[in-house]
Amino acid sequence: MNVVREIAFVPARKTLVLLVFSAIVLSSACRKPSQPRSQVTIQLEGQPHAFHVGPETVSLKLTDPLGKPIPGAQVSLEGNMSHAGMAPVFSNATEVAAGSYRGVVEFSMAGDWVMTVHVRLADGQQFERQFEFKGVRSD
Ligand SMILES: [Cu+2]
Repeated sequence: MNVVREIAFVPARKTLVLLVFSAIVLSSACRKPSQPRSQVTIQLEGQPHAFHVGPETVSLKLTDPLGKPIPGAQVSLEGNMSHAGMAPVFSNATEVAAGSYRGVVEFSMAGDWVMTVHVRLADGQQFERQFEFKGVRSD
């Protein structure tokens, strides 16, 4: 019985290690080498949501590779339109629950936006990620 259990268990463990490893490789693949490596997942909450011109709440969740929330980070948002000649909009997000951060972004024009999320973890590690906010509406 023990032997059967062990044989069944070993491949499962190997698979998990492989999955975690490939997730780390994938998530670091398109980052500049100068940036500190990070295994943090940033998830936009409350999606899908139709964003409109004016103040909009943007909610984010930070989790580690095991899916545990990451509290104590400093998170700020920088919104840029996809065309040139527009001033960026900034917002500091506040932590509303462990690992959940919320900021209010003032969309100043309808159209396609790119949101850069700047993160500084409690240990000082800094990184940023970008999210597309396409089709912000005027009505
Ligand atoms: Cu614009």
